[in-house]
Order: sequence, then structure tokens, then C-alpha cells
Amino acid sequence: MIRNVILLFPLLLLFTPSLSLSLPTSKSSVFVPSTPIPGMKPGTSGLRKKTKQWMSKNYLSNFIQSLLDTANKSSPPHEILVAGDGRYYNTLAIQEIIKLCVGNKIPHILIPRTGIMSTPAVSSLIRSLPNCCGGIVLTASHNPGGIEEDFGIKYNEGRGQPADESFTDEVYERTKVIQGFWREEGEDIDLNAEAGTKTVLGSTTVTIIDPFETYISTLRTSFDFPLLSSFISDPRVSILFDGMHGAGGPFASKILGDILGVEGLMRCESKEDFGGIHPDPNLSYASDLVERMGLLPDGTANPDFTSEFTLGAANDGDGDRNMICGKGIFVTPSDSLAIIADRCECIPQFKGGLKGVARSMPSSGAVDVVAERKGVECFVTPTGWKFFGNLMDSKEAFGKKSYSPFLCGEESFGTGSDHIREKDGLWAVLSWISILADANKGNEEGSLVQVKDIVEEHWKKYGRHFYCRYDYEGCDSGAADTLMDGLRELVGGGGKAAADVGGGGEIVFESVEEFEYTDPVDGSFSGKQGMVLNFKMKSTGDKARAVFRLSGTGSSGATVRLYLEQYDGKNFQGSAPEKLKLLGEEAIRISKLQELTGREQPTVIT
Ligand code: VG1
Ligand code: CO
Repeated sequence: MIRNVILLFPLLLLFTPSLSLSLPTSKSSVFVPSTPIPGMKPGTSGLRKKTKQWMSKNYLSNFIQSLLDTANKSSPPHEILVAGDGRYYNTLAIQEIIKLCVGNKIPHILIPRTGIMSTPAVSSLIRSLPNCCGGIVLTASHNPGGIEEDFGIKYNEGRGQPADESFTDEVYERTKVIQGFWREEGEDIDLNAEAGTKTVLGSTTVTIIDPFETYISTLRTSFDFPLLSSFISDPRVSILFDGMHGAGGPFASKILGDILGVEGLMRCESKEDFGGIHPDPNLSYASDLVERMGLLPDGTANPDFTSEFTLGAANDGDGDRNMICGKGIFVTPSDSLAIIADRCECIPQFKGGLKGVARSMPSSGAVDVVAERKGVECFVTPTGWKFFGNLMDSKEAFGKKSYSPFLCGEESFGTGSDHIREKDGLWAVLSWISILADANKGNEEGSLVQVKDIVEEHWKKYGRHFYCRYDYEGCDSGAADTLMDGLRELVGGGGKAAADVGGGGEIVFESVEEFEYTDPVDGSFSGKQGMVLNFKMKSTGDKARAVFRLSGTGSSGATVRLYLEQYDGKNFQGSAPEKLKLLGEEAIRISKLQELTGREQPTVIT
């Protein structure tokens, strides 16, 4: 093997120039020849593939070596965190990644006890460590887990933020030319060893750390824990939390359960296959919780059942998403963000006032209206949390204007702030408990102000942005591309396009545009971020829109997402899917979705 290394040296330098800066020298570190494997392009959040593909020869190693080479380009990794969401292959992959990191002579590797950490906890920990260059996170997030399902890897950089597009593009380029990887054989690490246990392997030290500590202290600085636990202890209050057997579960057990006294904890033990469910907290996949909150699958109240719970919440596989419900009411993520923005002063983190908000483009404009009234700057970014990072670090990392305290969210059940650089499922739940506690301040004996009262008051004040998303999963990729290209062809036609596509009736088609983004902080450009069809309601003049995007988190085929939004300043009642049906029909007709994909119905409506 050593001889192979020597023979390969000139070849290696030729194909992978930046490796020459970091070639490990120890004799026990061997260079294992490999060849490029196609299709390793990271999507919206990391590289997600079928678990079996990750387990196939050299797949994981090729990707990790490409990732380490890319990280090494900016500064040689000194300290790196490796953690995962506990899905099938988590432990084996961690052991293999340790061997690759040792082979690459990374001086210090941190592994959480059990190997499991939620994504927000990873971000928080990276931020707290001055020498940590980043974290390799083993997760396919809300995608199902198991040997037949998905596994994934993403990388968070030194400020705790998901790697940006220039980084992931570079990783992809490396995967196309890679000639092999550095690896050092050694003993497996005991992932259940006590926190603080150190093992020396070659020139690397591996330290087992406590997964919870730093994240809990971060949340303690954001919220008033004593106030929250005293509210939770009120006999009129009861909370139901669904961990969906993901990485957020153990964190919820500690924080919501042990520290704050929440009793209604379900599915909080992490499982390799998430108990066979799809760990995506929405009306379809968190159906148990939805039912127990007195809701029907479309999010409206079940007239035959009143829930005993004040607040219901769920997290996804890696604990960064959240779903919020009240007794008989589902709060859309876009409304949740707007309501937190409106009432943020009750959360200690925002007591100095909010300085900036942001939402992904397909999210509804509910938060824009709040920001405008508050005089706070509001940004609209492409889909994916990585686009929020620069805004949060505008001053700290780029010497520009500060937007901190900052609040942001996505329609896909993501909410968070600049306490870390990821969306944060538990943070969202604690925000809602804070809002409820505040709304019930001084209300010692009467009936509680409920989530429903808070949401309806919000709609009265700002109007309602009716919202829902249709997902068409597993479509043919060619058909999905043709659909997007067809919409692109309508751009620029203005009134002509409207006339060409016909329509009419109550919903009037106005224009179509493609969303593009120039990062206001570092000037980087991202094109092709979704097609937006704008409409107007004939009778009221209220605006409506339909957005088409292709998902970047699937592991096979194409998922077409259709996002529907209609503003109503007067009539707040009714179910969103019902209200948006006509708009959906218009969008489907204009895009020719049915003809092109052969789909009569969406796979999921959220
Ligand atoms: C989806 C969501 C997006 C989210 C991403 C990662 O991406 O739409 O808003 O940021 O998942 O979330 P896409 O490209 O499939 O639409 V998670 O919880 O997987 O880290
Ligand atoms: Co997630």
C-alpha cells in the first residue's frame, strides 16, 4: 500500500493540486486509490442519497475527502465536530469518518456522546468553540431513515452556518476529480464513553463531549426559563410535544421535560428508522399530534373533538424544523414567524427590539407586513437556511450594518434567529410558550388566552395570508424541467402572457417572473430560484401568487413544489386548502403540470 502511495504521488499532485498543501506524512496514514463517483452534488442542505448508496464502496470516503480538501483550502482544519441525527448508518459512518479525519491529520475531533446531536445543537456548539473550523453533520433531516431510505451529510462552517453555495460547488468539483482518500486504520471509538474521554489515534485526539450543555446555555440566554416553567406548571396549561423519534427528542426530554416540566412528550427516543415514519412535522406526517390537537388533516378544527392541550408542537428528524398547533388551530409556519415578530419583545433575546427579519421567497408575506409596521428591515432570500447566515453575520464577519437581533423563517416549518446559524425546532416551541405566557400575564384564574385567540387577533390586525403547499413527489426529472422552462418562456410577456394563457374569472393572472438573488452582504448571485406567478382577485383587488420550485433535498427523481398564497384583509375564517383551490387550479392550468407530469393530485398538501 505504501508503495502505491509513492507511485501515486505525481498523479495525485497533477489532479488535485490543493492536496499538495496538506499531504499527511505519517506512515500509518495510507492513501487509498479511488475513482470519481458521479452525482455527488449537494442540494438545498447537504448531499442526500439512499443509505445503500452511501454504504457502497468508497462513496462516503470520496465525499468526505472532497469535503476536507475544500475546508482545507481556506485554512487547515484544526478542530472538527462530527455528529449525526441518529438514523441508520450513523454510528458506522462516524467511525469511518474518524478514520478519514485521522488519515488527514486533523489534530482534534469532537464527537458527542452517543454520536447524536440535533442540527441546532451542532450550530450552537461550533459557535462556542474558537478553534472549531466546522462540523460534519450526518443527516437527511426530514427524509425517512433506514437501510432502504435516506442518509445524508452536510457541513457547517466555523460560525455554525451551513456551508454556502461556493463551498458546496467546490466540494462537488472535487468529487469529480478525486483520485483517492487518506485513511488511518485504528480502533473504533466508544461513543458511549463519558464526556471528556480522550483517545489518541496517530496525530489526532478524539474527544467525547456532552451534546446538551452548550445548547442549553444558549437557549437560557434567549429565554426566561423560570418564567416558562412557572407558566407550564399552571394547571390550566398542558403541552404536547412530538419528537418524531428524531435527534430533537433527547433534547426535548431534557429541556422541555426535565428542566421546564412539560409532561406530554411523545416519540422522544431517537430511533434509526424514526419508528418507520416520515420524520417531517406537518399536517400529513405528524397526524397523531394533529388529531390529538383537535384538528382535521386539512388543519381546520375537528367539530367533534376538543383537545385537552394548550400547545402542540413537533420537530423533524434532525430537530431543526417545528410545527405549531393550538387547541383546534394549526399555525402555518409563515404565520408563526409573523406572530413571533409581532410579539418578540416578550422574549428576552429581543428585548432591545428587532433589527432585521428575513423569509425565504416561497414563504408567505405575513412577516413583511409586520416588519413594515415596526419599521424593521425585511429580506426575501432563496430557499435554504444558508442564505440567512450572511445577514446574521453582516457586522461580525463582513464589517457591514448589524441586523441583530434577527428573526427568520421558511414556509417549510423552519423558524429561528441569530442565537445560532440554523433553524431551531425547540427554539420555536419556547418562543410560543413565551408568547402564551405573556398573553396570559396577570390572568390567574379566568380561562386561558389560547393560541387560536392569538392567531385570530393577528389576522384582525394585519389581514390573513392564506397559504398552502402542494408537493408532487417522485416526478420524472425531464418533465419537471420542461414545466419550469415553459414558465420561463412566459417571462417578459407581461400583459401579453396574461392574455395568452387565458384564465379570467375571479382570479386574474397578472405576470410571471423568475426569482434571483444577489446577497446584500457579500454580493454573491444565485439564479433560477423559483418561478412566481402573480395574480389579483377581481372583486377585492387583493393579491395572490403561485410559486413553482423544484426541490433540492430529494434522493431520487424530482419533486415539484407549488406554493399558493392569497391575501385577504377582511375574511379570515375557513380552511386554507379550500380558499386556495381556485388559485391552485389556475396555476396548474397555466403551468401544464397535469399534462407534463401526469399527476392528477399532489402527493402531500401542507
Ligand atoms: C426543503 C425546504 C427548505 C429547507 C430544506 C432543508 O428544501 O423547502 O425550505 O430549507 O428542505 O430543510 P427543498 O429544496 O426540498 O424545497 V431540512 O429540515 O431538510 O434541513
Ligand atoms: Co431538518
